[in-house]
Amino acid sequence: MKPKRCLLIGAPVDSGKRRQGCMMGPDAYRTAKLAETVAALGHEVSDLGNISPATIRQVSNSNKQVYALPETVAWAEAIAAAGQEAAMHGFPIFLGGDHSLSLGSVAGMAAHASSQSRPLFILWLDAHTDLHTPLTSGSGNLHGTPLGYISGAAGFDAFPPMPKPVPAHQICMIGLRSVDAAEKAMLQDSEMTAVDMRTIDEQGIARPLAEFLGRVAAASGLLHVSLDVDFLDPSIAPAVGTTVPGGATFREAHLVMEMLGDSGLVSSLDLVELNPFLDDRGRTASLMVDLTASLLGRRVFDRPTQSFNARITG
Ligand code: Z70
Ligand code: MN
Ligand code: MN
Ligand code: MN
Repeated sequence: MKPKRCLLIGAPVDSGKRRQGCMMGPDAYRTAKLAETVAALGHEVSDLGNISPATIRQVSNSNKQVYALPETVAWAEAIAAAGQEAAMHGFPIFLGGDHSLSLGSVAGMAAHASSQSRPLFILWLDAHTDLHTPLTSGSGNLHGTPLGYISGAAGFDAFPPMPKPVPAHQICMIGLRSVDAAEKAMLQDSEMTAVDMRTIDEQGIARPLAEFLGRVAAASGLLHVSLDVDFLDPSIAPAVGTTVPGGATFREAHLVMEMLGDSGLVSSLDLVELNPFLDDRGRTASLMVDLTASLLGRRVFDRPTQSFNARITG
């Protein structure tokens, strides 16, 4: 793999839901030796430290259920700005923080992609679709809304306008097993690719991923990957507030990251929803570091294997 300049951006945003703890995520990744692990693979790594939210402003919203909207908007503004700047210099890795982080990271990547005249594709590895808006959310938890914002849904007036909403056919979700009724309705007539666990059981995880990567490659797109801890099965990744049984296995998760690495298409990464307060001796943080290593070139064998991915996309 060609050495990358990896830029670690700590974003301890914890306002996207009521249960606290994701603020400790960036330091858990540091403790689990993310920078050292990535550097050992031959990449240049700079830890940019933790960013702070922008100034908190009064914002209005008609859904009184919505939790911590001003804080989350302030985080999104700061994360987008830091991300767009970092993307000009290297490969941003956003250390969350809950998934509301992506309200900023993807906005920053969209601005960057637009400045490069490249289409931006999104791979959402998650048990959830995160397609709500501040108007549709029943829980009021904004970590359930980033794909709504990214895809240009209405109801995000409190946030900076998405520089360029990501077209639905450039978005792929894998790992789905908890989808609310309003989200199902939004997916109904949408061109987003939604891969649930049944599809993975029937077809394997490689096939739908390779199909999506083929489309990214054909469009010469940039690819932002957003990895939610709850994509993984709770038995291997307990450190998340919203565990959902039946998630990706250790082997499926590493395969996804290896295929992504081999594709050479990934341009930025979110590591989100890690709640170290809920972890078991750091095993979830360490697994997320190992998955990042698979994405960045760690392999069993140095020579390329005759892979499904190579046959489909190569
Ligand atoms: C639910 C909601 C969610 C992450 C949980 C759950 C959303 N659809 N997202 N965990 N990462 O509250 O909107
Ligand atoms: Mn600069
Ligand atoms: Mn999520
Ligand atoms: Mn989730």
